Amino acid sequence: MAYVALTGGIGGAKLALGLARVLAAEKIAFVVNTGDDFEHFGLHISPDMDTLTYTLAGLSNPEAGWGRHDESWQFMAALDELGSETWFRLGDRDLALHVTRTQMLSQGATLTQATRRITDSLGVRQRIIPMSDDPVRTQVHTASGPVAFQHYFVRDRCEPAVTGFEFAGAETATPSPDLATCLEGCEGVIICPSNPFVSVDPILAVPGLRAALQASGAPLVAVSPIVGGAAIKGPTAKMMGELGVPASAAQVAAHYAGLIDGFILDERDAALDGTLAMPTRVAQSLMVTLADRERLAAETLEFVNALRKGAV
Ligand code: FO1
Repeated sequence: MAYVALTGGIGGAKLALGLARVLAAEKIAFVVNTGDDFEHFGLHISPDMDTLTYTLAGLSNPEAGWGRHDESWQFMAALDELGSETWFRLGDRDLALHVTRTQMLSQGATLTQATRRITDSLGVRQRIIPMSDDPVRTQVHTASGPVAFQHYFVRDRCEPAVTGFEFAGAETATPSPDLATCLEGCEGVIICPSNPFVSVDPILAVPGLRAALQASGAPLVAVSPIVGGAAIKGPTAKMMGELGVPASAAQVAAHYAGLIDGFILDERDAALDGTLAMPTRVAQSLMVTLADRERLAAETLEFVNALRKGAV
């Protein structure tokens, strides 16, 4: 595989779509955070895998960023009627994906295998692999104790102040067996503009995964999820404030120090160009249109290739 991208939820999926559109399908593979996964109503929900799958399949809901477009909500209405929990919204069509995945897992398939079957069925031509087939569950530490990730993120709307994170199960997890194949002949690794703490760190917490990326010999480039002190999407800046670190692109670069070979800054942070402990490239990183996604993907690849050729 020529390029491998690490990605989490909605922000990461925007650049992932750009990469998928500027590269041939066999040239890019995505390694996805599964720390957000949870069991709900007996179903295995894998939100970041779902978001990327729907995005690459052209089925995503553009307003929400998660779930499917052309969705209906009869299941949720029926749950409400029964007095069941409705804080996590599962659309009727989306439900079919979770049921399919859960059935495959209960019949002995791995998450990697179940994902392959789902992405093939939905016409996704790029490889999407979970970071691990083993359960890793992000716990958000707050003043009132640990909270499971989806409960923090969706039910509590990211309101509790965070004090730290834990990736339960990561110590004994192993990378998806497909990671090694994806890294064969790898020319560049891209860390999408996902939340460093709860989207990328769980991936890097899987023992052996970080070492495998580094052993590939390919340059690693991260795209800043922080632009001008605010997050492109989600609670990254809020979390940084609560953790007592500046909500800045420089801080994100420092977070990845020792792993990445280059960092992409937004134009609004151009003043940081040349001031970090690694090569930087300035790009227009807000992705509103499809053209924005494609342009940022092309610029990221150009930077990765320049780093590989020693031209930076
Ligand atoms: N996000 C929400 O904000 N509210 C929801 O009700 C919700 C439901 C949901 C169902 C399936 C799925 O795959 C994702 C869903 N998400 C929902 C998105 C998701 O929980 C988060 O965006 C990620 O975990 C953060 O990356």
